[in-house]
Amino acid sequence: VWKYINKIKEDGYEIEACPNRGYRLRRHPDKLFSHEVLEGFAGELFSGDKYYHYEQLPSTNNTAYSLAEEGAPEGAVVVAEEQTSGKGRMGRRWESPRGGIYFSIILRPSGDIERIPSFALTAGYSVVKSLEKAFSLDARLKWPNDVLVKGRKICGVLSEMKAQPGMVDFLVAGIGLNANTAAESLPEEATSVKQETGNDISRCFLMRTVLECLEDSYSRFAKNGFRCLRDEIVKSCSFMGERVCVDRGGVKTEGVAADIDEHGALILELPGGSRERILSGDVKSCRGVSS
Ligand code: BT5
Repeated sequence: VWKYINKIKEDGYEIEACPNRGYRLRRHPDKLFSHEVLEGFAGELFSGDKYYHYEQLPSTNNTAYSLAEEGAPEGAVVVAEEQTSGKGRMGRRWESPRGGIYFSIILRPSGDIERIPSFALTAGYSVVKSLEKAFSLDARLKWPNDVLVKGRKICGVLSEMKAQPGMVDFLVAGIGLNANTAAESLPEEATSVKQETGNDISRCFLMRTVLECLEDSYSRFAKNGFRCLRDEIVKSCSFMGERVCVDRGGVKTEGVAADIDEHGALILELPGGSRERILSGDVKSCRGVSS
């Protein structure tokens, strides 16, 4: 027994030996181990045999991508307690100190490539629902990949894929969620669950809730397509019906964020009344800018 006790002590569990009576678990480490996160998990997509936990990685997306290339199955999860080169979109950096939640999941959706942008939205929407469900936070989705609380970014999603012409080989969806992250290690315009609730929260509970919401949304997405999620996703989006500026690599377009179409593209209503379909970019509010 002591061999096993020593092994779990190395993982950070605090165990007290009670003479003639056995051992007592005094404290769980604050780590995203599979048996902690998936304890009582109400789903089938994710399981301990395809859950890879690391203390530190450059980027969970990179590791998940390599595992997917080697044939890792749908529902594989790669999680790290911290990332040294966390990635945002377009070469940007994702601050990933301890206290946050950083993980990537591997999916192998059927169907054509056009469905993929809508999956990043679906993943972000799952985080919105998790924050509402677990902590009653009024979270909003910001097209195409952010989750905001009171206008501040609490989570970002980075989806990457490998594809054959017209067909998806696999998709890696990476989620970075500021859970107990210290405010001083985050950008100014960011927030965390700790900051919003005023308490240190259970990261394992939050990650389990996100995985449950992800499984629920993904199974609906896989069965009936993005169409069946679109209305609720549009409702959860900030900026809908408002004037926004969209920045696509330095090219800026102003208009009203009118809708999200069946492939997850943002529909921008331009000042002349015509509509433009936006596939990627950064959206900012233009409140206060005169027309
Ligand atoms: C994103 O990019 O929001 C996608 C972030 C995805 C991160 C996850 S963590 C697990 C997986 N592994 C990875 O390597 N990545 C994924 P983007 O929309 O480009 O936003 C990046 C911008 O958000 C930065 O330029 C900063 O302004 C801001 N930012 C950086 N770190 C942040 C943080 N921790 N919280 C809030 N905002 C942050």
